[in-house]
Amino acid sequence: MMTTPSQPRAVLVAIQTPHVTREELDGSLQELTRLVKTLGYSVAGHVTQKRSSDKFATVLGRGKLIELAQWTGGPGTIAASEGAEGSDEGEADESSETSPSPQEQAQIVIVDCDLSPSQLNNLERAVGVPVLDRTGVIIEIFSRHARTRAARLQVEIARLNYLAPRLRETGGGRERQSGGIGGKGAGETSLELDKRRIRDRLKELRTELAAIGDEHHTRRARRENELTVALVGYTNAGKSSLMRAMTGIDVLVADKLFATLDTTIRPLYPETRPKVLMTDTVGFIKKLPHDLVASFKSTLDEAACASLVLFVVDASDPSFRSQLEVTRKVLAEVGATDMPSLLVLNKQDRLGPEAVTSLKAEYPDAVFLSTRRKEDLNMLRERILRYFEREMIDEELHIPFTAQKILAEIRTRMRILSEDYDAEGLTIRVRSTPENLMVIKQKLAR
Ligand SMILES: Nc1nc2c(ncn2[C@@H]2O[C@H](COP(=O)(O)OP(=O)(O)O)[C@@H](O)[C@H]2O)c(=O)[nH]1
Ligand SMILES: [Mg+2]
Repeated sequence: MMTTPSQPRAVLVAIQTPHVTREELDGSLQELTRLVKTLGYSVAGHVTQKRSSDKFATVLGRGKLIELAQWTGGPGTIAASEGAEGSDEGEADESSETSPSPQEQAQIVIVDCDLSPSQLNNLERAVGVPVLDRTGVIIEIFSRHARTRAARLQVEIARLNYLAPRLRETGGGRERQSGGIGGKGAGETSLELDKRRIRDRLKELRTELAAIGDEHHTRRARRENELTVALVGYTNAGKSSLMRAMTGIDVLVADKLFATLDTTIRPLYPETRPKVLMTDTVGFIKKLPHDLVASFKSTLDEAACASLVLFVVDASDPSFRSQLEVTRKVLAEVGATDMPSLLVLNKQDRLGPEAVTSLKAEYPDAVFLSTRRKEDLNMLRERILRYFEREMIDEELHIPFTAQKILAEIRTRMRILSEDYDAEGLTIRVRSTPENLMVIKQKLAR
């Protein structure tokens, strides 16, 4: 056995149905790979097959199922008595492009389409490890990014809706019990009980969600006193790389200064005065299952509350223009209209000089950079700070000795240009956003 890294391994499965080209399949697999990595798995390999449909009982044909099970150490077949539904239609087998090396055993199988509850169950029996489909992966990612209460509720609703039908299959509990624990109704199976609990919980969540309809506004008002920059764009644009580079997450992680580190919202590093927070939103996903649209949009709340939005695109991706259009449209749908924004054309290192010249003509106001070039990152940092400074005003404040506590707050919220002590306290000149200035003045007036 090879030494196993701490990251669990996943093996991916994809079906190439007749209307799908090989390129589309590869694109979809690449996206899934990134999503799976976001969840903390490494991808050990994949098994793909050309088939007339992805609706077959075991998804893969018999031979491919055995190949898949070699990655996981499972039996490679479902119990003979069950699920022998039809013959698995002529296996138009592709030659195996990846042969599994058993020393690279995977702990989870991830399928690049949506599985019915019985497909999921069949596959799990054949591979002997947990199976997750595309929707399951995406729900996991959303729940990590759900920051506001509304977003958390929205994602939990999506999760329960996803889970409810899947309970039917896993429920080994056919046995009817009466008067068991947990308020089980007479004659209710544990499965029925679970389903009832989910229904009740869903009802609760929807009520709660309706009730907090206007929390949004209070939140936004609060955020206006903080300077936040939200990174928005498709997966693979380079948002997380930018976030890491601009906030020094890597440095912090390396130094192990913090046991738990929220990597989705961090101050710019080295620190700035005033403090500027950067937030990494969940990326737009090309193949977003329809049921998840609402919860995806709810995770964009954090962008809608930001002071500045950076639209990040991979300028080396030929489809970046249409992606940018979708991004802008969806952001407008969640109420983020007329947001101050900057367009960031990333991955300049992958473009030739001619492409760069023509892009610069096409997007004269955009920021051109590569997250791999330190000088580009410094330039973006300057651009962000300059943007905020443009909105700022200079003013003189008098802080009496009795109000010294407020100084700490002033130091994080504003830039102090000069300070002068006198008999009563301190006179400072500050540069600040109008909103911050108002907050501080109100506190001083008290
Ligand atoms: N060549 C190149 N690759 C980049 C650059 N920025 C990010 N990447 C790569 O693009 C991929 C996606 O980056 P990531 O930050 O995860 O994108 P996200 O999905 O938007 O968060 C990773 O493999 C990065 O290493 C860049 O400036 N140049
Ligand atoms: Mg990312």
